[in-house]
Amino acid sequence: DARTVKDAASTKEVDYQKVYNAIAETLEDEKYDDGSYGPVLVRLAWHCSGTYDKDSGNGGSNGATMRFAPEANHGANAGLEHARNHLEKIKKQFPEITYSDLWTLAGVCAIQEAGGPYIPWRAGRKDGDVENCTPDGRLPDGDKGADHIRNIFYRMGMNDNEIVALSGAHALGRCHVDRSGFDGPWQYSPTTFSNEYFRLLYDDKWQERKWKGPPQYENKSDKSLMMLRTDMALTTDKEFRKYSQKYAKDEQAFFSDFSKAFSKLIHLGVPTTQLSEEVPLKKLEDQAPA
Ligand code: DDH
Repeated sequence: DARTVKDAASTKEVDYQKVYNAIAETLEDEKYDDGSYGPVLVRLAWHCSGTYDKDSGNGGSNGATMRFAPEANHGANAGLEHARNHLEKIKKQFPEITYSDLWTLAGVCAIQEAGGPYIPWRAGRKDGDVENCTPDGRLPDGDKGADHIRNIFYRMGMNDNEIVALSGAHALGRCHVDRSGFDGPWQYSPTTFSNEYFRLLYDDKWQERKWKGPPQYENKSDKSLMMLRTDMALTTDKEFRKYSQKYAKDEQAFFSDFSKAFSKLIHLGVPTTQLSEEVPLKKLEDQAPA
């Protein structure tokens, strides 16, 4: 069975589709945020992977070093304890899976179950030690411009097209004042994966919000949505604009590019010799009833 892959980190067999299903079944929770743990799980997968540095080869999803205090306490990771704690229940059910495989798989699950594209995923990440924690400052700041975005993502080995595609993940979730200082969702249905983020960047008008918090934008039409400066940079930077305009008009193009870029992101820094074959993780609704 292609779904059961030998976990490189242990000698036990893990049925990753079962892990996927267990996560998928616990995404919805009306008491949490907009009713789903999905968005914060996607952010966990991204923040555990986006620390990769292509020159030194360190950082990335191999290691799950956000389990340890130095990295868990990095400002950019504020609030991700909600995601990590939520996944503890899954880890107890499937102790053989490594945290680093679990966190990335949870991101894939959250995207697919929210209606996003299929994301190719491979198993085999190993958990590291506290010494493998990355230095602070490897993840982007929302109040900066295109140069900052490029510095951060080029360090991971991402190009302009991949940067814009990945940014479309802001279709999901919201900013929380008590986590990042910013406030509000990017689109009207923050638990549905779509190209709405790009469409709204162009179809609404955006103005600086006057408030005591950090600089952010609000939509003119009803002031209920937000954009960060880094989101706005995708429309003002000439090169970024090419891709964001395309994705605003063409959801299929966005889905296809996002799938490749997100899959690349969650495998950054993991030696290919360690990785399994692609594990074809199916959405709950695409599985034959048991
Ligand atoms: Fe993001 N993001 N992100 N983001 N992100 C926040 C939330 C979420 C930036 C800043 C913030 C990506 C890129 C960038 C998600 C996915 C992705 C928040 C709010 C800030 C601030 C956190 C909070 O208060 O709870 C910046 C800056 C960038 C940038 O590229 C310049 C990428 C690449 C992804 C991805 O997944 C590929 C998701 C999902 C959330 C919503 C989390 C939630 O709890 O809801």
